[in-house]
Amino acid sequence: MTRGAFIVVEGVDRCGKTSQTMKLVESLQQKNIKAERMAFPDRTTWTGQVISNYLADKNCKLNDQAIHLLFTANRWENVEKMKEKLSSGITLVVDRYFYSGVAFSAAKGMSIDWCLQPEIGLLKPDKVLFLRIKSDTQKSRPGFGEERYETSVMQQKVNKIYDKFSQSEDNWKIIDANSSFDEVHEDLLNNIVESVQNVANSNAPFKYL
Ligand code: FDM
Ligand code: MG
Repeated sequence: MTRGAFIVVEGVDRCGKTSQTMKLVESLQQKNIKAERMAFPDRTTWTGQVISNYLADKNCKLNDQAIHLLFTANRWENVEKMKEKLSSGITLVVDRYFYSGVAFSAAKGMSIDWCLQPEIGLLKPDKVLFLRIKSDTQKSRPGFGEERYETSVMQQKVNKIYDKFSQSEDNWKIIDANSSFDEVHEDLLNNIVESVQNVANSNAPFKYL
């Protein structure tokens, strides 16, 4: 059996990652492609609960390095589960990954190199789809500003780091997310189907960071 594809959807807050990843799983299943959604941070685990409290409570004074490592630990906690699912032929559509980890921590002033170190050895995605939106579109979407990091200054810095990734990483693809939900959905879906086929045709082994 060929493994499923490991797909990551990245982008600033309110760019549509959550609703798109949910709909993508439905659309893939309709095409008889086994697919499941995951999201990081995974707020259901022990580290996820600490992270969730940190994000909700803007007065929480957790050290920047400590929270960075908790976000990373939250990914490491899920590695075995992800490998099992992919090995059983399930395509994973993942809402955020270590790129968010690096982008948000580096936006706070931490070094990108330092931020990357604890991520080394994690599974490398087959494809990263970067939903790029204009900051006006982002600010007009409901809910913006509720959690820590949801400020224009922070989001602009994060976007710059995403731009760097999109230029330096071989697995990134920029998706214009300013158009309608359905158009963005089609674009994402076509890219994912292509990745699923590529992984299946080449019998690709897991890749690691
Ligand atoms: N975030 C997310 C990080 O700072 N580091 C990480 O490793 C990850 C995965 O957490 F502001 C930030 C990004 C965002 C916040 O994410 C919560 P969601 O997607 O809104 O739940
Ligand atoms: Mg959010």
